[in-house]
Amino acid sequence: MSLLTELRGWLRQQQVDGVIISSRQNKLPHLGFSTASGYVLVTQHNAHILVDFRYFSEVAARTHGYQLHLLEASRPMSAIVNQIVAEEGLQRLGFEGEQVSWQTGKQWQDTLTPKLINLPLDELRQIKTGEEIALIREACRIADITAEHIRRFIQPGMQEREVAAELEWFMKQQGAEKASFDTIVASGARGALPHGKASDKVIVAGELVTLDFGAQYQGYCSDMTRTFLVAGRYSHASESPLYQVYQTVLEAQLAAIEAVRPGASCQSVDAAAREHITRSGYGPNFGHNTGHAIGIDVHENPRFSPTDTTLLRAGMLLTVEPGIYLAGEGGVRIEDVVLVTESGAEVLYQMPKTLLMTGEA
Ligand SMILES: [Mn+2]
Repeated sequence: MSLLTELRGWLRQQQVDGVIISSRQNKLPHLGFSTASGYVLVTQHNAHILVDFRYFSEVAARTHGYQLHLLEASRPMSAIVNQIVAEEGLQRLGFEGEQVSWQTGKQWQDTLTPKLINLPLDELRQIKTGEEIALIREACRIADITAEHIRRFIQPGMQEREVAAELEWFMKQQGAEKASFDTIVASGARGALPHGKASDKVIVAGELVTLDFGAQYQGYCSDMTRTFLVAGRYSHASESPLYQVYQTVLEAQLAAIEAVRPGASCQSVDAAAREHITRSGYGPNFGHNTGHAIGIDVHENPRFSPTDTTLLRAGMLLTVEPGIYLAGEGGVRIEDVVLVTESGAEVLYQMPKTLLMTGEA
């Protein structure tokens, strides 16, 4: 089903005559590129794009089936929308209440003629199209080869920041537009910080180092975490004092992936990981969700959380990323992106998840 056909069916269910789409993430499937500027206005009969001079020719070249309107100082958004509203007789108009600022919402209420209805438009992005899955696969492929590159690159004595710079440079060489979020490189005791952005800290032999990063490819994100043992101190990974902690996280991650299938609830997948970590005595050291949906945004709904009762459906893509964090000692997190298939889950990364050492070995 086409994007507009699906959206119009959903708008009918929501009992609105049209919707103003203003967020970058929800405009992207219509525009074919990512921008915070402009608006998409979809009604039962027409689809409009309102955009200023800077984007007009690119939108004209990339889209078809949309009526284009040039935003100008003399013809602002409210004037164009009100004209469309009058021509098409729209009475109830949806908007993205979660994405619009209080100030903009107030202004629209004062200047737009129809009744404005807050719509949870993000819901429509939960099941990915084949085309979207292909783009996310490519974003994941880039992250996957980057993880192996960076494992070989890391040497004791390097700063976390140098590692992050190499990682992001390499992803761009492989076709990424940019990193999908600030790269996390957390070594040694900093590994206990679940979101420890790369710092000046020097990486030391024998420490664990957690890398959490992603590539953005044609507007779609990947998200990947691997924890490595820094070479130069132990001859086998099993000699690391945190080896058992690593194994516990890995077992929890595999148990959660095993629980992913259509019809399973998100909270049951979270429980699969959380119960294993809790049974191993580390329950209080796993203080975040097991995962989240991913797509145009790095973090989308649903979530693998203790409270999310959403039932999984084929075509959803989510991360599975349990972790254990020990203050003063370090931490471990392992994250894959999985596609919910008709029969279970497909992991989109190839890299092994046993505790690997850095360097060429
Ligand atoms: Mn993640």
